[in-house]
Amino acid sequence: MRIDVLTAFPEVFEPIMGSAMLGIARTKGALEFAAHDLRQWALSGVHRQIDDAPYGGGSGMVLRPEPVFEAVDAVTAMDPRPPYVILMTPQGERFAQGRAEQLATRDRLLILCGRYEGFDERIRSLADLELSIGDYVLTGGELAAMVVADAVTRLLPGVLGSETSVDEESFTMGLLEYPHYTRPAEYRDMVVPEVLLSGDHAKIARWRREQSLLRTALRRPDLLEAEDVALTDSERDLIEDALHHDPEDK
Ligand code: JDQ
Repeated sequence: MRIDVLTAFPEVFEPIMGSAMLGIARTKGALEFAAHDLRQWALSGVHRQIDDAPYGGGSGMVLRPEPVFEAVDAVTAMDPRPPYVILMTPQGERFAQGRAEQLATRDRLLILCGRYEGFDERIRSLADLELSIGDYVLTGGELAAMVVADAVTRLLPGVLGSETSVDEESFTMGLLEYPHYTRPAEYRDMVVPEVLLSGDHAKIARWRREQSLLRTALRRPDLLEAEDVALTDSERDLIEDALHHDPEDK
């Protein structure tokens, strides 16, 4: 996959996109990544300004359309594959694992990061998808773009080590993960659950499933409402019993 980013701060991407896992993805050739400085396509003038005051008045500056349209044209032309264009914005779809999985199947992404108090509305017409990483306001789209790039890249074939399986993990299954332990078996009076030392793999699998269910019910009950999380009747009973819920009162 190729990922291009358009940003006023291309340098902030290097430490993250060059770090352990993403760097390895790039070395292996699974990921080509480039961050491009929007100012390269700024209107002429000493300040290379890419923002301007809003029509209609009001506080704050707005990203102008011309540098972004010019940049999208130029960066698109750098590769024959047409990019799937994503605009980072607090008004976008909430980014989640299902969307990451879908984006990982594309061969090229172009991510637009704004700055200032937003962007000229016409910029929206460039985007195939608008994404938000959560309900809080960042100073710009860069951190959000890195979150998306990171979540997508680790799903690319050949990026994760063989020790980690993407389709065994938390949000893919729709449940939170069970607790993990490693050596030592006892540390500061805290012991590893006996079942994990038993060598009984069927019993361990049952315990882990139970822990996942209970943990999800306690911390993220919203996940259990999702259509694609199929629980058996006995699993639902287990949750009700453990949480001392009266199944009648909800
Ligand atoms: C931009 C800003 C006030 C936008 C400028 C471009 N999940 C998420 N939170 N924040 C963003 C995404 C985000 C994305 C792009 C951005 C914030 N800002 C700052 C400030 C109103 C709107």
